[in-house]
Parts: sequence; structure tokens; C-alpha cells
Amino acid sequence: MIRTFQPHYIRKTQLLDGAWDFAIDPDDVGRKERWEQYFPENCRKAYVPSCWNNESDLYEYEGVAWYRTTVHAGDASQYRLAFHGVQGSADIYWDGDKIASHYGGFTPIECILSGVSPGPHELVVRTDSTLDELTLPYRIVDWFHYGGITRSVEWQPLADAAIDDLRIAYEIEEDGSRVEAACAIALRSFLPEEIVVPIRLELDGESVWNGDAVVAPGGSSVVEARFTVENARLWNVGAPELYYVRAVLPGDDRVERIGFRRIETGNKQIRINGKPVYLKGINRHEEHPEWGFAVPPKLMHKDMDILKRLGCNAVRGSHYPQSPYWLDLLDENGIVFWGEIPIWGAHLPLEPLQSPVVVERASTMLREMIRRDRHHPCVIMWGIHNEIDTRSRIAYDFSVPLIEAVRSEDVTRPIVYATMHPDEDIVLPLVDIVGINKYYGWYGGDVSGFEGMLERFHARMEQFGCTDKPVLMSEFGAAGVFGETGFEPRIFSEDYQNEVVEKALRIFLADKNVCGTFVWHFADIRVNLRKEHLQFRDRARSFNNKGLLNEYRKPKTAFRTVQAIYKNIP
Ligand code: ADA
Repeated sequence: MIRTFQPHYIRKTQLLDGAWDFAIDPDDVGRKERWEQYFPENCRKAYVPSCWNNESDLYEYEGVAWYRTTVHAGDASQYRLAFHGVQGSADIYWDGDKIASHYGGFTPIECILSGVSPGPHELVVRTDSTLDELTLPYRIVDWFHYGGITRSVEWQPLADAAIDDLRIAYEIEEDGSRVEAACAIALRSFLPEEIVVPIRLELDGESVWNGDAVVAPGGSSVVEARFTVENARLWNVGAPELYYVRAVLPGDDRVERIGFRRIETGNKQIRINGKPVYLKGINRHEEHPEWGFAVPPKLMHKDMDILKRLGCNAVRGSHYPQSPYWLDLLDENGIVFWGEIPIWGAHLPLEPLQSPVVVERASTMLREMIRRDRHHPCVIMWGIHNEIDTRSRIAYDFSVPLIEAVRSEDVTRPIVYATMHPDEDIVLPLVDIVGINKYYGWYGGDVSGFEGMLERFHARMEQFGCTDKPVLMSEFGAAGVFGETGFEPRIFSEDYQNEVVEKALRIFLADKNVCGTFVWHFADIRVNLRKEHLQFRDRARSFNNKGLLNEYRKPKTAFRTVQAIYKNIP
């Protein structure tokens, strides 16, 4: 399942999920020679979607792999093929021809095929999960960066006139609930003659706009449709009011779900629909020891249930775009989300930030994430990077094009990043919200260090003229190995973790200039302890053990403490 709701009532969707032929290719032979020759001898089966690093013999494999399946086309002669997550570099081949290349892993790859004959066709994917100096993330990173086709693959026959995109923008009248919406409906025709396509737009099943589009032979066209919602029910934290917008053509349709709400920042607050909200948050990697990044919907429901028990109203999608299904669940439960891309900087030198390749990859990823997620009301801010060396001019210059990329797609949401250098950061003025990652009690001294750090940071914000900007504690915590308890709070015990998290939360809550906290982390995650990753040798069991839950979602002592604190915050 890609979404929690049905995105089409007319257009048929088939998921190409299942057992595909699979072969790893450590020497990249398939690229240099013909993959057709290479494939059959080495072939085994892999389930799509999944991560190969969850197979015991490929536990640590990083590199190239090939996938192959047969797709049976029906009567239609044009199709949409969409990959919702292929890790790293991906090349897609259809009957031997390369039809798409993509870099990323967490945003979709869409191919439109025309002139398709009925019957079987060969679909091949080459993917390369190698991390290096110029990849996102950089080669040293504090999670396990799994390889594979990690999200579902969609196959849809298209009508002769089909919907390419439905984009909804809206404004809410100041102090009111009247919503003015403008939709851009992008159409595509596969016919050799000019056509006039009648279009209907529905809001929750009621027709709100009708019109026609003239589409040139084999061309495309964008139509604007406007409608007004009087007395709109606004979406908010804990008030998940949602609307379904559906564009309908004679042979095709598309449903987008939206929630209307206004986000503002200022006076050190984040306001939704004019009211300040205190973010009771958690960082969440989309990861599990059995599924890697390919977390199934059932587990997402469980994660959601746990978050609600914890009393959370906010999630940071650390550190990459998370599944649309997860964002749908957040929309439906009135929980806000910080979306970000995998620029993880704690061990990232400055050189890659100066590379045009990295800037281009990051900007593209931001744009793709925003295009995919723009209608989710839960998303209230876009994160451009995490813990890069924001003491440097290079980091400043690197941030500028990323901010431009975000602004070119979305001017309605604030931009944020997480700093690990609160005392020396110079990038602060560029963004709307600043997150601080600090680990007093774990790295860098006693937990009481947070008090002085925050005092200095607020002074620094004033010095930079950022007096109005909201400040979040975007990461803090300590490792506690599940089941490790005793009478004294020994380092690495649940007791110690509990003590650090509790003291930290109390300090942040007492600080009027902090408008939210994101505990690091939701659940323990696998990390990469290969020999070049010596800096992570304190990760017992090959896990980052700072989860409030262990990797199988069993609560540690700190879970109950955070729960008691979060549930007490109005
Ligand atoms: C950083 C980083 C996290 C994690 C954490 C830790 O702040 O952003 O991804 O690595 O530190 O556990 O040290």
C-alpha cells in the first residue's frame, strides 16, 4: 500500500510487488558487459519491496544489484510506471532500453510508456547503494543505509487523455475559515489529433468546478480551476480535518487529500491557524531490523499507536523523506511533521559541500520531496540539513541554493535545519526556525550544561538579529541498552538514559524561548560498524541505543518518563 486512501476511482492500479529476479554485481560487470548475459547465471529471488541487507548473506553488502521482472501489458497502449523508492543510483530498463535514471532513494521515479504492445515485457532495474564522498548521505553516517527497491512499484494503464498532476494551493482568509483554492490540473494526451477534454473537480464528492482543456496532438496542458470553501473545517494538531479533491476526466481521475491550515512563525513561536503550538516531538528513523527501510504499513500503524500513547504531537523524519503512507497516518492523527533530506553532517567534511554534484543532488531531492508531500497538512517545515559545519562560510553558501530550491516549490512552510554548533553557528539568519542538537549527559559534559548553552544561544540569536525565530531542541538523549537496569544509573543502562532525558526535558520546558523538543530517538536503529566507521564503536550491539523503545518497539524506562511529561504539557 502506498497511501492510506484510494488515489484513483477510475484509473486501475496494479502493484508490481512480489518476488523479482535478483543478483548482486560487486564488480559492476552488468554495466560494462550486457546485463542480459550476466543475469541468468547469478539470479536468485528477492521480494520487492525490501532491503537486501536484511538477508543474512548480504547483511553488509553495499554496491550494485540488479532486479528483473516480467510485466504483462493489457489492451491499453500507454502506462505509468512508478517506483516509490529505489536506493542510491537507479537505472530502469524496459525491454532492454534505458527509460529512466535517478539519484536518491526516498522519492519517486515516474516513467510514462507509450506504444506498448499487449503481452509480456521485461523490466530491469540496476541500483547502486554505494556511499562515497558525493553521495547523500556522505559515506560516514550514523544509521545503516540499506540497499534495494525499498518501496512499492506501481503499474497503471492510462487513458488516451490522462492526468499527470493535480496541484492544490490555497489561502485562508485572515481570522476566518473561508478558503480560496486554486488547482493546477496537468493533462497529457496520447492521441495524434487535438482534443478537447471535459474536466470536473470534486471536493468530498461534490462538484465544485467544471471546464474544458484543449490538448495538442500528443501534447500536454495545464488548466487552472478555482473553488471556495465557506466555513472550512481547518486542520490542526489534534484536529485532523481533511478534504478529498478529485479531478475527473472521461477515462481518468486523481484524488489528492488536503487539510487547510496556516503556519506562521514569529515571536519565538510556531503558530498553526494563529495559535502557538508547543511541539512534543520525537525523532523517527523509518527502520526495523527485519525490514530495514522497507517498513510495512502494519508496522507504521503500530508506530503511530505508540506515538499517541507517548503523548507526541510532532515527529521529525530523521533523516530522509519517509513513506507517503506514514505521512497519511500523521495527517489522519493530527500530528505535525518535519520533513528533511539525508544530509547528515556530524562527520561530513567541508569539501563535499563545495561540490556542484552535492548541491544539485540536494536541491533535486528537496524539490522531489516537496512535490511529493506538498499536500500533507502534517508537514509544517522543511529541513535542509542536519549537523553540517554551520560555523563555516562554506556551510552558509551551501545553504543558500537549498533554500532557493525549497522556496521555488513552496513558500507556505518555514525552513529549518538542525545545528550541532549552537555557540558558533553563522547560518542562523538564513532560515525561519532553528533546531539544536546537543547531547549533554552523553557527549560533552553533564546534562546541566544545557542551561548555559541555551542562555548563550539565545544571546547569539539576538546578536544575529534573530530575536523572533522559534528555537527547537531537535535532538538530545542518551544510550540505554534495553533490559540493562539496576540500582545505580550506570552509563548505557535504561536508568541512565532515563535520568538524562528527564533532566533535559525539564530544562527545556522551563525555557520560554524553546518552543518544542524532539527526543533522540523513537526506537533503537541499526548502525554501520564497518572498520572505517570507528567513530561509532560506542554503539553497543551495532545499534544506536538512544531509542525510547528497543528496535522491536518494546518500551524502555525513559518511554514512561517522557510519556508522563508530554501528557502533562497542555
Ligand atoms: C546526531 C545525529 C543523529 C545521531 C545522534 C547520536 O545528533 O543527528 O543522527 O547520530 O547524533 O546518537 O549521536
